[in-house]
Amino acid sequence: MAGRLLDNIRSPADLKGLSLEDLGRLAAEIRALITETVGTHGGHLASNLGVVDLTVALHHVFDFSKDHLVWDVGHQCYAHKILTGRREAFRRLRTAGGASGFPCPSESPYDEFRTGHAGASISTALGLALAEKAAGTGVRTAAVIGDGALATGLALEGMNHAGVVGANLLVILNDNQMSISPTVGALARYLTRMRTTPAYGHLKQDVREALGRLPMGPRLTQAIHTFKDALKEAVVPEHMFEHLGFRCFGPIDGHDFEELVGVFEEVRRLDGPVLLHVRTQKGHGFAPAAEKPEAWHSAKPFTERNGQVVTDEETSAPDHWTEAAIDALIVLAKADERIVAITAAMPEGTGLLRFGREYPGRFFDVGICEQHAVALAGGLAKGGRRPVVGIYSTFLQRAYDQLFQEVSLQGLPVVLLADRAGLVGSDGPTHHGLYDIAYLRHLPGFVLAAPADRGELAGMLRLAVQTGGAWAIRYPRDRVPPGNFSAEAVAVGRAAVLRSGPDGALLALGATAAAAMEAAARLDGEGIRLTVASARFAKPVDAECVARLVADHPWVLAIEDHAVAGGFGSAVLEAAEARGLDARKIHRLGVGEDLVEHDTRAAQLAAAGLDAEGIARRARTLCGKP
Ligand SMILES: Cc1ncc(C[n+]2csc(CCOP(=O)(O)OP(=O)(O)O)c2C)c(N)n1
Repeated sequence: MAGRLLDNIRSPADLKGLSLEDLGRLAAEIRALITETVGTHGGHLASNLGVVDLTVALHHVFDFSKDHLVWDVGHQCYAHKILTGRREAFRRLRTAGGASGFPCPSESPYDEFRTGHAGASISTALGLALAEKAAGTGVRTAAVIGDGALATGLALEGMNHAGVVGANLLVILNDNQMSISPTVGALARYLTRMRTTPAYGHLKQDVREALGRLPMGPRLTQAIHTFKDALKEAVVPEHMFEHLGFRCFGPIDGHDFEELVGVFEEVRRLDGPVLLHVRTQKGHGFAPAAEKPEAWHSAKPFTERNGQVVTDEETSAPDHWTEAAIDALIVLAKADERIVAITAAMPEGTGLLRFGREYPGRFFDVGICEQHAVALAGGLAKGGRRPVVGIYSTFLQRAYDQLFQEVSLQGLPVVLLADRAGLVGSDGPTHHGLYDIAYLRHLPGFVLAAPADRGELAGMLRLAVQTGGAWAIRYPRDRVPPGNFSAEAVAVGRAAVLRSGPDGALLALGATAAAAMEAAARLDGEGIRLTVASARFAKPVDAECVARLVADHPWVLAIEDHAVAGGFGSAVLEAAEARGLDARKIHRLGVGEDLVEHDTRAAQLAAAGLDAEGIARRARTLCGKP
């Protein structure tokens, strides 16, 4: 019986001698391993299954121990990890000590950059290619980018530059017609047209001349013939990237090894910028994911029995902050027709899909274009709308300048729902939302709110829309605690005291209030009686409340699920300084500068000392009772 091919693949060098048929068998084995592993630990299933054949063919043709390979986003690098000596670590994907779900140079020299945000691959690959050009090495550089990520401003900036600097850059467009959701926008429509054009692979005169000097491979010869035939019929549109200086080939079938290997071998020898359009199917080889790629983009652990897929119930959270926020938004939007909602390619993740169903004419999915999303919100606000941008804290970083120029500077009423703020769990350091308070706090006019419970969240959103300023409301990737901690109505810049005790005060921002309450309850049993307040606002800080807490307690601990540098605790210290309070009594608890690697969110919170036990520990120390 023939053994598993995968057992003999220790590095990409072991792929070199394989036949096309064996490459196909190997790809099937990799798909099975990816499906099994994601079933156990969760992960990006559909995108990864779609690029298995492409990845196997790339490693078969190129030598990425010398050549460069850059994955855009990096969520689709599982087959690459399996083929580059990380099969065992991959079995513990996204768990502590196992492989990260994204490229990670500390795991392998085959990973060039630590990535997780979309659109940067062309720029970084071009940088590598220019460095190789300057050194005269002849080393090749390839970037693999999806059709969703190609529409980011950053990717188009990279294409714009690559088209004129003459570096050897191969851009592989992995076109599966999907971002997380179906790809949106005019570029997507254009690519669909090109996708259905029989092999545009047409080469302009100069390219044909250049190719004439090369020993021509059969694939390119065929592409040229197709071009000539097509020219005769005059039906083949020119590819827009040809006008930007790229030689464009494709579309080729990303699941046909003969085509993939043949074309890779030929384009590998071409100098200058080359775009190869590859058609793939998200979820390829696993029917549930191929049928519903959106649902299987980021999959929760699941089991499969006799073709029936069962998602692990424990991991599906019906009572998420995301859902609570969109529930509140939908209610508000019923009464206020000015409210419109914007997402940057995350209708599912931000929950705004439901808003879009409810109010289709008031919902915009702009693609992976966070800068545009925020600037667009500025324009809509100027035009009298009340835009609400649902966005992950980590991706909002992209739009920093628009937050200043197009929102803050204009004094416009834009509300940001900053989802996944804080530690995010298994996606790890590329995705933590740890910096939003720090990068928003200094922007003139911004109000920064963080609810501790559902009531605070609804109150904040109502107030944000009513007051008409620039607001960010941050909440984590977690469940909302049941009930409300305080009946006190939300007012801008006002904290709410949840319980009182003389031995110390916990001033907790947002969802950390639940852990602070639990810590205080535990310490009651040890004779330590604490005050707990829900800070509600990181800006403006409730300076009155801070003054009272400082006056009435031996110490005050400001707690936040955010980087401790420049965050809420820093704002509390500034407020204390401005009032001439004894700032030595104020202490801060948040996330330090060391990267918090992939793990469960609960484990990450515990490691940062932000769970109930960690807060209690810190409080004991502050009380001198360690
Ligand atoms: C700047 C940024 N915004 C949003 C995301 C969330 N995100 C991760 S993968 C993805 C879809 C990428 O689509 P595409 O590039 O077509 O790749 P595919 O998943 O189809 O392979 C999105 C929106 C991100 N990683 N980075």
